[in-house]
Order: sequence, then C-alpha cells, then structure tokens
Amino acid sequence: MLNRIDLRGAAEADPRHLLPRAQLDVSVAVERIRPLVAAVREHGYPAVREASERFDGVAPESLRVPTEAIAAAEGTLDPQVRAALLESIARARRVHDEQRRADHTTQVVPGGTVTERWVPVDRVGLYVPGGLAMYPSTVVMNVVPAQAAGVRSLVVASPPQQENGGLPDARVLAACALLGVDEVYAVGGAQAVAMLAYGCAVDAAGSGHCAPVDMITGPGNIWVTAAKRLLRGVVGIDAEAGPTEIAILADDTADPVHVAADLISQAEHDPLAASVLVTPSVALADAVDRELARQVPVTKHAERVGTALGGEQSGVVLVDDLAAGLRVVDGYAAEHLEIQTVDARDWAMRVRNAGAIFVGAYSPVSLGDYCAGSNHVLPTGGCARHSSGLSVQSFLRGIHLVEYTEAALREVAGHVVTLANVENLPAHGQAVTARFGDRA
Ligand code: HSO
Ligand code: ZN
Repeated sequence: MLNRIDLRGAAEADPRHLLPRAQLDVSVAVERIRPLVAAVREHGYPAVREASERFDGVAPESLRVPTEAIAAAEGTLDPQVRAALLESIARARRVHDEQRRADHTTQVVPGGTVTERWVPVDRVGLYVPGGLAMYPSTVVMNVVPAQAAGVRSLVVASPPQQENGGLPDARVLAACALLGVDEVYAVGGAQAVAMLAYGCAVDAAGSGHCAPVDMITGPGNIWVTAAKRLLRGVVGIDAEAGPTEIAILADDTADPVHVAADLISQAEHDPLAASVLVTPSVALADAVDRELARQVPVTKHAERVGTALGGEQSGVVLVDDLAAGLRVVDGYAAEHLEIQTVDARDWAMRVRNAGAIFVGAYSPVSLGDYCAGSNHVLPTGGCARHSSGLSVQSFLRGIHLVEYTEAALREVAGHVVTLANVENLPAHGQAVTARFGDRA
C-alpha cells in the first residue's frame, strides 16, 4: 500500500525531493478574493451580507450570534462530549498557562538595564471553518493559548449553517461557551477574514459593530487562506496550514499494529495527507504493510485513507540505521513526528526539525490532537524547519524597555558617537552628547 523508498547505502540523501509534498497555489485565489476584500473594507455590512448569501446560501439579519444562542448550544451538548472537551481544555490550559514567558530584566552595566516585557495582543479573531473541516478541538487549541497569553478580547467567526437557522455549527458554539468566548459572528470565508481585519457594522441598522482585530488565527479553505495572506500586515496571522502529516521513526521494537493505526489516523483527515514511516527494519516495514492491508478496509474513511496512503506524498523510507533515519526525519521536518524506538526519548532529543514529537509507544498523535495538553496547530509542509506550532508565545509581543541612568549613558556615549559617525548619522551622536552640555 505504501510506496517504498530505499535509501539504504545512500550517503546523506536529501529526503526533501524523495518525499514530495502537495503544493497549494494560493496566489490565484488571492487575486480572486481581492475585490470582495476591498468591498468589505469600503461598504462593510452590505458587502459581507451579499457574500454570505452568495457563498453560504444564507445571510442572517444580524451577523452577531446572540449570547443566548451560544449558551443554548452548550445545553445541547452530549454529556460525554462535554466531559471530553472540558478535559481537553483543562489539560491544554495547564500546559499553556505554565508556558507563558515571564518578563526578564538584564543588567547590562550598573545603571543600565534592558527588560523584555511580554505583552498580549489586544484583540484576536479566530476563524473556525464549517462543514467537514469543522473541529471543536481546533477551537480549543486556538482559544486556550490566546487566553493563557492574556488576550483581552477574543472573537470567533464561523460560517452560518442553513440547517442551524443561519447560526454557525452548534458544536462550534458549544465549544465557545465552554471556553468563555461570547463574541461570535456567523460569517465565513474571505468575507469573515475581511470583516475581522477591517471591522464593520453587524446589521443593516448599524446597531452593533464588530471592532477590527489585531491578529487572525485558525484554519480555513483556500479562500480563507488567501484572504489571510492578502490581509497580512493589516493584521497578524498564524501560519498557512497545509495538509496534515505524520512521520514515524521506528525500529523493530515498534508494534506494527500501533504504527499502522497511527499512519491511518492522520491519513483520515485528507486525501492529500502524508503518512511516512522511516525505519531501518525491513521486517517492520513488511509487518506494517500487512497491518495496513488489514486495518484500512475496515476504517470508516477507507477511501480517503487509501488515497492518502497510496499517494506520492506517503511512503516507507528504508534506512541503514536510526542515525540515518534521524537525518531523513530532520530533512522532512514533519508536522507530527512519532519516535517508536529503543531509547525513544534520547532519539527525540536529537531531532532538530518537527512540529511536535510524540515519544514512545503510548504517545500517539491522536492523543496530542485532543487531550495531551500540547497544541495541535503545527507547522506543515516543511515549515517546522523555521517555525513553531501555535503556543502562548504566538499571542505575545516582546517589548524591550531600555533604562539607563545619566552615568551609564555617559560611560558609553563615546561608542555611540563613533558608531553614529561611521554610519554618517552624526545627529544620532548629537542626541547623546547634547545631554552632557555638548551643543551642536
Ligand atoms: N491532526 C490535526 C488536528 C486535528 N485532529 C483536529 C483531529 N482534530 C492537525 O494537527
Ligand atoms: Zn488529527
């Protein structure tokens, strides 16, 4: 089922070309949504409403979801789902709260300090897709770090659903209620991103207003991604999410039943999802193939999973040993990397590039998707080489506070003047020496 890529004996192979990734071309979509974004900026509510009618087939009179509807959605939650969501929220809160960076002051010289102050973004908009890609767990994974950072104002936008009377999906509303988010808009697509970025009235009478946000996070289809790319700069955005990926570095101590199940689990998201096994053990590769042949036909989304596993983006990579395997997974820079080997933690600590690492037999990716406490919004498409997943830090800005006394400034003044002169910016030097009676 999985393509086999044999790198045994290959010196320092660069796996990036051997494990191709699906490329999404967003630039064409950016041009297509440019007029809509401009219309929302210029006209506000009527443009958003018109786009909602056109793309979602429904346009609520008021874009703002009444708080009673959010509370009511929580009431309809199945008790088991509610308990699981609350556990997911509690664990994520515990981790993200503890990871908030503390301000740090460095005394550079006596009388001269630099403090890094971590200040939350003021207002954040979270986009939550509708339909197949609607995950209450993603609401949790976006809202929890923003709240842990201390974001004061958090708003959710999600497409109106015809079958829910023009409100967003009830599970999205319920997740908002459990997280304490009460500003929710029934708006989807590029028009939602534009509305969040520019702000607009929420009904024809202008009786309410959605204030512009400073940052937009959350997944979405190609139109949402295009709007986020277009509006980057007007607002901050998170990374552009591509199809999900799992890589597993495993040796012959790994259980093929687990390995196969984990490869299938992420393939379930998308026919373009990538599932990659990297192993020095041919016996394991064979056993995983047999397991896949057994497990795939009986999994609920067998067709999607089969397409993803059989696609060129997925495969088994055979390597000489775990050290060679480590080079492969580092080159690939997977969104999710599982280590199922002897001394799994030691190998995990040597990994340089991965969105998140799942260590040992009992830390599968799906645990991280829901209930580990870690965040499941992670860099895809090799972006783990330079980026991190969503975290409390994503919603904080570090502001340097520079505090020097007169004596400390006087002591370094000569160096400032020298550097200013070498850059032919003498007024910079003057700004220092003017304080010590040296007038230009
Ligand atoms: N594995 C996905 C997140 C997710 N899984 C949501 C289930 N629901 C990307 O990390
Ligand atoms: Zn998942």
